[in-house]
Amino acid sequence: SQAPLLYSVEDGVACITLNRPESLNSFNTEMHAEMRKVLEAVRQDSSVRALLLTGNGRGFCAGQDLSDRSVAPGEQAPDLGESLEKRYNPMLRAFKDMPFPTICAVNGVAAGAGANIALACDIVLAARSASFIQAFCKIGLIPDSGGTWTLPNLVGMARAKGLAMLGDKLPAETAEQWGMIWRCVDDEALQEEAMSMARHLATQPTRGLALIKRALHASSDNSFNEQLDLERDLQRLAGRSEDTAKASALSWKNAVPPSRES
Ligand code: T3D
Repeated sequence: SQAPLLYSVEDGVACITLNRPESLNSFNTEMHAEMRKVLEAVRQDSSVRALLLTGNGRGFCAGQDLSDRSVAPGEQAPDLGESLEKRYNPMLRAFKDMPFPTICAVNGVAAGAGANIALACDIVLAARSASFIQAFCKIGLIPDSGGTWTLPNLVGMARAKGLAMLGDKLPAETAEQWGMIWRCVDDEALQEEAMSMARHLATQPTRGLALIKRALHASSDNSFNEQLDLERDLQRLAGRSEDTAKASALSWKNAVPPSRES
């Protein structure tokens, strides 16, 4: 049977491709297990300085495989809290905490958990024909995979509520206009643009990029004053890093050789 994920590492870029195109790359148990292994491999591989996530076929990811969720009359419904605790939440934490940039190339529809996995990446590029759907409300669920945190942070509460409660399909171009994603690009240019961005980021000072992520992620929990303190602490680390020392010794305009925290 086909591998539910494809995984490769080249030029410092780890590339993960969701590979169940016949069900729009929805997550079943095997795909979750593979993802867990691959994310661990990515973390352990010190040659990796950027991660690119994309999907195979016409969809990016339709979230949970709902054929695993049918309940026969008289049977008890599965514990979805346990599913989040054991599968989705560790995956989302792993993406969020990667000590280097994560890029998502949304090649087609991203629905349910699929939308929120994409939006948890640092930089989201989407094909012009792609779309985002918070499909949860249609089946009586709440946005998960970090959606209730990510959406208001990205687009504000009014739009987050509209998306989460109406479950409408949001075209990639609107997502770009709303600031929900970095950019949408022509379909045929998506993979090349995403890969070239990932390759570029992999040549940059990775430690500094990881500290930028940390500061920005903390911002929604912190007051302005707390954030100033955090900037002080992280800038202290950044300023004493090898990358910054080399950049100062040379010239700000010179390329900086990157270093990575393990
Ligand atoms: O359960 C837990 O563990 C808790 C976690 C929950 C996280 C979640 O993600 S809940 C939300 C789950 N996802 C959805 O509700 C989305 C369901 N899919 C759709 O609404 C539509 O498929 C799309 C809007 C995404 C795309 O529509 P369209 O018309 O482009 O394609 P389609 O014809 O609906 O789908 C194509 C095929 O993919 C089709 O199979 P077939 O008929 O060709 O054999 C369809 O059944 C299959 N497919 C699509 N989504 C899923 C799926 N199969 C299983 N699970 C899916 N989620």
